[in-house]
Amino acid sequence: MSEKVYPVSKEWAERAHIDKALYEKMYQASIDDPESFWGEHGKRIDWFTPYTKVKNTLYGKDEVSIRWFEDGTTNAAHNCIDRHLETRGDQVAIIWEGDDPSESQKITYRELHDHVCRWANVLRNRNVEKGDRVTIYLPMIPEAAYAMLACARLGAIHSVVFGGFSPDSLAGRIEGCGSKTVITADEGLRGGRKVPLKANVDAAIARLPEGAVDHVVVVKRTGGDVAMEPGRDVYYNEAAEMVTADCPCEEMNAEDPLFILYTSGSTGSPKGVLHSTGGYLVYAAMTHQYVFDYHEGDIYWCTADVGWVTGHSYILYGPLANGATTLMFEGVPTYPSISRFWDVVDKHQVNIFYTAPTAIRSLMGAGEEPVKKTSRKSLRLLGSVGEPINPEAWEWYYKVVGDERCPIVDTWWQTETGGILITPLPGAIAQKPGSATLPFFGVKPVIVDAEGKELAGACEGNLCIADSWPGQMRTVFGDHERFIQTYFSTYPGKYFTGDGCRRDADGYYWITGRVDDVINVSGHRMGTAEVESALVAHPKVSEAAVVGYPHDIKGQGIYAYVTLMAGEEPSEALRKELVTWVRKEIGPIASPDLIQFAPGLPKTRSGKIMRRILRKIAEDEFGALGDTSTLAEPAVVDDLIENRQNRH
Ligand code: 6R9
Repeated sequence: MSEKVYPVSKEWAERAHIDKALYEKMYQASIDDPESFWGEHGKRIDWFTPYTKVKNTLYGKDEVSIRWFEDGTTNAAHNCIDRHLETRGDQVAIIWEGDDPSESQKITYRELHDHVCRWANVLRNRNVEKGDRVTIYLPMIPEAAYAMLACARLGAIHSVVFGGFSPDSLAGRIEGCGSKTVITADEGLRGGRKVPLKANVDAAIARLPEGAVDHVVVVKRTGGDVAMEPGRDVYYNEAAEMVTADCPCEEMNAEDPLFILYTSGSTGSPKGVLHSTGGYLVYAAMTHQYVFDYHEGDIYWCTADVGWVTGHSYILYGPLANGATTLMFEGVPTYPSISRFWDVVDKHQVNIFYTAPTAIRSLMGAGEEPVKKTSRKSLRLLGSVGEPINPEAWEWYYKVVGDERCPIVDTWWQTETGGILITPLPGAIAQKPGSATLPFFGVKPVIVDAEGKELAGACEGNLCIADSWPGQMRTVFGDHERFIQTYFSTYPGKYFTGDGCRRDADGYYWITGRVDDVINVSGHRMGTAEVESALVAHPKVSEAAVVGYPHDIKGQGIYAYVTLMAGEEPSEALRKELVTWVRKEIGPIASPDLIQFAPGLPKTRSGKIMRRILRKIAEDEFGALGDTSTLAEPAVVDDLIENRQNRH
């Protein structure tokens, strides 16, 4: 691991909102007296009824309850739009850059208000009310932002499903939260290729019980020919002609839900992570301002998809709550050329750029020239999120993309945390490539050993957070018991993140990756159990075990061990068929990279699959298998090693 240190420059210490002394002072205050600290910072958003209570949180053994600002009322859309109209109605809120470089749009705060009100009225005409769930399955077009904010305006709970998910995955997410309304587009457009979104919605609804979905609102993106079911489906542009651009904001309690976002865990089907209104918005806005050192007039670009939490907090809610100009990009980094990111930076004069290590690593492979031929002079700060960034990629990002001028904020957080928890603040904290560095205000990281004992000083173990912060998820939608089980039962009294972590002698945190059965593929979370159940659903598969292995570009790849039904023979054709099958069942992000056909899987005598062994073999590290004495059939391991798929 690199131990190089990049100190904060004098210029940054002076220009940034927070310098070292202020960070230390504010951090201490936030830990010593969270009540006063957040009582003060909660005021950064508008409240219809101001709160008098700030923090009411319990990490108990059998009970976990998390409430922030619980007697205040507000509305997220009001904070992201209406309150800016007087001072910045004509300022650009969203810059939209299309897949095709000839297409872009600038939407002012006033135009955003009109669009969102119309959207809200269209939804209201379809009986969407406060508390109802609405599933949004859209590409990266401004309508995704309008639809989300329209839900927030009405007090409806949006559940955005990433456009890369299959009809099956979409169906599970529609059913899981019981949404009767689905918003989609005819087709998406990415890298010049069309994505059949409406057809996927139709296929998803066909899998649900009759009448599960009442309304499908369809945005015309490509104008492609799609089936429209009379009475159920409507084109947005037609419905919008019937409504006005005026719709009041619903008054929401701070703890009323804002959105659900499904995410993978180590067991079972994806969980509906539920975030509420007040605390989430305060936290997203505050981290956006301080972590990215956002200043009035900055052009800010986060390359995530709105289908992930990064898109929710750092394309939409955080930046808009701060009255920022946020760029939304429909395309991919390599289309029409591998310089696309930097072309867009130059075209829109982007100052703050936030992306994922997997993108950096894949661009790194094409060398410096496609970057260096662009100017990038407007860039001031770079950010990274989604997975650990290896020091080599960090250095490349710093030197080649940022011309050694821009600090890098390596931001560690999760769908569950709502916002960034561990990160450098660019004017305050010296960076070490590969380390997310130090906690944000109000965040108390602790590292525990396998028994739950808190470790002190420099150490390595499992990362927990000792106390609540306003952006924390409140529950798993419809299953509070699962929330407690998943996050609070492993180490009672603490929120367990599922990540391994090292703390160095300077108190810096280094995330080492998941310690549970979650694989992080190109920054996307996949539960091994989900991929396994997709595989065993194939008629020729008897058993499957899935593990992650190190992958140069994706961070981790998916390695599947498959045993076949009696009478079935392994073949290249079957291998391809299984990959296609998993893509169809879950979506392209779940495609196994390597499949090994195995006559048997290594199991204990009680029938538990020994994943530790499978991981080692997948890593091509079979010399160090450790204790294999509990194996029921030691011979299966020899076969697995013999036929391993990842040879160095
Ligand atoms: C925001 C987001 C969460 C998991 C998390 C961790 C990994 C995210 C990271 C990072 C190291 C970083 N992760 N950021 N690991 N350094 N800067 O990605 O949410 O999709 O829920 O994933 O991603 O393993 O537990 P989500």
